[in-house]
Amino acid sequence: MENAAHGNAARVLTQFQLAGEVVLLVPYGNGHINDTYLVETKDGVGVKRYILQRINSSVFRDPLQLMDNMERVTAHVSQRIRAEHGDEERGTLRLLQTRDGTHRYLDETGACWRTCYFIEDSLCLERPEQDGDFYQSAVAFGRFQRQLLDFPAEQLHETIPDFHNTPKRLAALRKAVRRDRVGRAADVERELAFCFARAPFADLLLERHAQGELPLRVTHNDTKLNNVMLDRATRTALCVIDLDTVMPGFSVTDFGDSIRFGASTAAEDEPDLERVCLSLPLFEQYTEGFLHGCEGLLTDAECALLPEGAKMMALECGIRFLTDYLDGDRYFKISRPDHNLLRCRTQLRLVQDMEDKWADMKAIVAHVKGGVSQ
Ligand code: ADP
Ligand code: GN1
Ligand code: MG
Repeated sequence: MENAAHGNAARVLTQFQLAGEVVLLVPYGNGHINDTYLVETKDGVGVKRYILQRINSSVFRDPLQLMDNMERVTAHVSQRIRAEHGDEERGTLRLLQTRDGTHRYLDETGACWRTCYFIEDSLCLERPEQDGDFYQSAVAFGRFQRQLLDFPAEQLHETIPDFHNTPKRLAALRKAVRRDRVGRAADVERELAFCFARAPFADLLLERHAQGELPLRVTHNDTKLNNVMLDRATRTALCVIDLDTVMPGFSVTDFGDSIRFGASTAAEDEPDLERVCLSLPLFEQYTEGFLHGCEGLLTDAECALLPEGAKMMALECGIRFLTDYLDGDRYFKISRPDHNLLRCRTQLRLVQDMEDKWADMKAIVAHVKGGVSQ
């Protein structure tokens, strides 16, 4: 770890009510946004683990509002788990208190930090590894939506305005092309044409919402497989993490973001596009798990629009990666110069593949819905 960052994290840790002495502090995980560290402490009783995070304030303009959301949402989920006699320790993220009794610490530069208890005996996967992993992740996200069904959505701050507003994401791409900040626009004409050709589709979910067909719910909005924890022994769903983008949204985009990440046959940054396609078996598994986890809360119109949610999220993510590539990689963390372009290409490849498999996707949803007591 870079020394200054490490020193800063170590100083910040003294502000949290940790048990014992810090014996380990290392960067952790594969998130694209926040700075995440694993912390281990030792006291007379044994070793304890925590996750320390510095919230990315260029992405989240108001980290205090974000923390306010997180406190309310985790408290609500905890209450639900208690009522249902579930696993209280591992059923939700749990925030640690600071020395002054809040759940976040602002350092001298104004950066906002938080610490959560480490979710022990768990797995956090980049790809489904065994039968049932993807199904379980779907159960976790569906259940999360159900746990928040009675949460007062108006109390939530919009941590990133218009986060899944695909037409606005497309407008941002147009702007990035005009600006062409780092001179890359000429190299991505094919990708741009692909995105702009789908402008009418980009409007679809917002139109359906305006027509009263698609309700706003409290949603997670970043439903990647690596934002779910499974029990290490049983490989069943424990909880969802990365609650920074919990806001009012559409159930079908929560569904869709999971599909574009987890039902792809390759990683999000796979350079060989021949290896990238939508796995229909994984699509089916996720549909089953999500409908089970939601326990009947989805309307018929929402169920019918699940494939559109998947295609929308793949398209939107492709647009966002391409925009960041044109802007000079200012948003997503990268580890190679063309990283955002590779990511964009996998997403657009998935859109194409979904269009080719559209009838199958629709049939799978109809079939699963018929078999699950919705
Ligand atoms: P980002 O917004 O950057 O994706 P996340 O909150 O998803 O950050 O955290 C990054 C990674 O850290 C996760 O993918 C997971 O592997 C790990 N992680 C985060 N919180 C916990 C936790 N409470 N217990 C165990 N692992 C965690
Ligand atoms: C970011 O934070 P992380 O890595 O879970 C991004 C998502 C993208 C994803 C692409 C706040 O998710 O919206 O879909 O990268 N999160 C934010 O991998 O922008
Ligand atoms: Mg994450």
